Amino acid sequence: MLIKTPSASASRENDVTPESIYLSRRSFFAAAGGAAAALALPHSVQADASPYADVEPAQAPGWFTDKLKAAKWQAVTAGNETLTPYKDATHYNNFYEFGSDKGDPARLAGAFKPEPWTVMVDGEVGKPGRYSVEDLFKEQQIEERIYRLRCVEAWSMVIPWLGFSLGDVLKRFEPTANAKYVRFETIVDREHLEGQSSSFSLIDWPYIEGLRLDEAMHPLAILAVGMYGRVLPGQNGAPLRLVVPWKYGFKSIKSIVRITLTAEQPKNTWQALAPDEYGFYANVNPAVDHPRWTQAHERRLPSTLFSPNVMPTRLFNGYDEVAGLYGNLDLRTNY
Ligand SMILES: Nc1nc2c(c(=O)[nH]1)N[C@H]1C(S)=C(S)[C@@H](COP(=O)(O)O)O[C@H]1N2
Ligand SMILES: [Mo]
Repeated sequence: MLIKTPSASASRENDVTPESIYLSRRSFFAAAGGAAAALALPHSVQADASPYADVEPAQAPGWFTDKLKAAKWQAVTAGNETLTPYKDATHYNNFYEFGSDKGDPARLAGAFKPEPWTVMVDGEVGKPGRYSVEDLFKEQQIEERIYRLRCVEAWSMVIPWLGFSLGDVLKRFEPTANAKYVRFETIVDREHLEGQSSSFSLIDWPYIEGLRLDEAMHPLAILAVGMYGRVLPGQNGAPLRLVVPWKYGFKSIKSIVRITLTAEQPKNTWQALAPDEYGFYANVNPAVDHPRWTQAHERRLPSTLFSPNVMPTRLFNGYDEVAGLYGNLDLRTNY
């Protein structure tokens, strides 16, 4: 992969800064009275009172709309970094269950609606069970977290997620003293998920990811159920997905159906597929290159040939507060 170093003049004008978003949100809520009533939408389509421009309205479950009324906006921000336009965040995706092209998830996810969705919580927990998404989060307040997302392929975005602290969810299920890791599993549906029935796919489904328990308990780790002020689109991992902003994007597993607390380190999908290229930790690290390309820089999307928008990659994707988790770990061998 060829990556050009940016010149100072290559930096783009900010289209929308989080601050202007915040201000427009304030005026939006003032004008609409916090409700979607002012939008002339057909009754079947319920807008989430989205404060973001160009966001497609969506039908959201009642519990989500209720939670949104008490949402804590901008609980975490990415400083004054430009948000990735909604269109890019929803049309340039990695979600191999739908296919390996970046456009496959957006093209196919709309038709995939498995409902009701349940999540199996099991393993080293005091309160195992099968929970609805609503049930999983019933004791928590929804928060907006604006995070950088750095893919191992050396592109990145800035996405305003809506979700819940992962650690707080896990505590509810009372991890036992043997619990050292958390294993996550994505849905399998070979009949409806094109990528899972494809004979070209190398992945041994289901898609699996994992975290050390102390990583999962870090306040920056969330389970996301929405983005850009609305319910999560299918191509981004509806109805719930992990977001771990200091790790490469493949750790942020989508459309989760099972969460298992384990004593042993789980084997994650990409590590199983190519252990020389992808590890368990997958912390963003500009000093540890992928065997086939450098990780020193990233293309912040949207990126074009004439405006590549390349910037230096930062250790832990700039989330220095997680460094303490890795005090004794050699990040070069534990990539
Ligand atoms: N189940 C599942 N989760 C997944 C993937 C996938 O193929 N399947 N791709 C991962 C990769 S490589 C990235 S970069 C992010 C992309 O998330 P986004 O499409 O919301 O930007 O999802 C991750 N989660
Ligand atoms: Mo990725």
